Amino acid sequence: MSAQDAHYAGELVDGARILALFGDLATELLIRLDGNEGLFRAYETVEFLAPVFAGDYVEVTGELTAVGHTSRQMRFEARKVIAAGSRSGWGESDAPADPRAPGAADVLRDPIVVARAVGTCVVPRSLQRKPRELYLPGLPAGPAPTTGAVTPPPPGSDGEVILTAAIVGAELTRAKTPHLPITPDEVADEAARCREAGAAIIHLHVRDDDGRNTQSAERFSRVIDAIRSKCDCIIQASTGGAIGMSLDERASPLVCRPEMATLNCGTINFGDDVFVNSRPDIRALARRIRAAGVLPELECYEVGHVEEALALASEGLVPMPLHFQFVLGVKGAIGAREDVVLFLRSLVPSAATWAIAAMGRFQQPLTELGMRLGGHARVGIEDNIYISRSVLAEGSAPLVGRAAAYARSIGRPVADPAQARLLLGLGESR
Ligand code: KMH
Ligand code: ZN
Repeated sequence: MSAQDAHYAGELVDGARILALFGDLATELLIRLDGNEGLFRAYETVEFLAPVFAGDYVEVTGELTAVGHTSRQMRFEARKVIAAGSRSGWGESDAPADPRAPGAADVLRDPIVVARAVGTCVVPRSLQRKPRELYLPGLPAGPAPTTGAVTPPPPGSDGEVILTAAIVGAELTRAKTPHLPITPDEVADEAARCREAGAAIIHLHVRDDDGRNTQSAERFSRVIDAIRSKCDCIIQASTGGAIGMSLDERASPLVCRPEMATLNCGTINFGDDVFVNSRPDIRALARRIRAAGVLPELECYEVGHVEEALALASEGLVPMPLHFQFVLGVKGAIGAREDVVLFLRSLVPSAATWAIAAMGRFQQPLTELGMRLGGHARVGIEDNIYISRSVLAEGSAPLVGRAAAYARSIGRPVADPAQARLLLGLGESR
């Protein structure tokens, strides 16, 4: 901060100077993301936390925290890293012998956060130019990933995202959305559209001719054949079925030899119902999945379900490395929040893969957060029927397409089914 930046008595710098730095950062982020400078629309919050003086050095960082159709939300932080010597009497540094010596300045062992802000910029669609990749500056290793930071991929990996499309569900009805596929042909067409949009896995429930959920092996077989005739997606059969089904019913699709199947790892309140998964039943299903040579995806709706999945692994009932689905925001179970994701992620072994399936309006922000944190994502109308507020998604493919675009925007390629099979260890003996 130069003498020209000092605006008030005592060489105090005005807050607008810091906001100008945030504005420059916002512009850089927009250019990196959209190839356009964009416009700042509004600050949601601004906090000035410590004084800045002429002679101080201030470093600012900015992170993209949400990307909408045209809006880009960002978070900024300004930290004082060097304090002008004449100010060391403010207790900000290890005071040198003579802090008033000409030119004296102190590097602060612990930088001081002087301001924080959250703001939103816009880049109209017509001005968005997609750079071929997101060019990230070579930043030094910083603190642990937070909401906006993108976790670098593990060495030797391009960090591909596996997108799962949950295209039918068990509870959804045509009354809630006319875009629910029911017949084998409708389901297969929707699977193919999702594959086109970027899905590698189809999470599958099936319906009878009247649209009622069924776990009938015969119906699963017809639908799986129809999907396989139209696309090469990995098919993940639900063994959750619908509330109240018996274990035998739930296990029936396994005879169709899907490549994957869900294994629900605990009981929860599921809206006003109870989705029962007793420990003996979980183990019985795990044994059946293993006997069928099918890869289980570990559905965890609560923290304790992750612990249970780890217990199954130590009992040899599920193969390593594990693949988790954190299902967040079911009414009656754990919420769809960042702190929840960070904690769940901290529980899983480093070799495991994990994804987020978040309900309703949480689907977009939480799957995007998961992708930034190195996870995979499940989207689709089983979990969320809207593409934006009050606007129905025309099936699951637009939701997949949006997730794929976001993955690419943060530098993560979207895995095709063959890449997903490699990442999940499918095809290896289990
Ligand atoms: N229909 C829910 C009760 C799964 O597919 O494995 C269970 C469910 C989970 O959808
Ligand atoms: Zn399901």
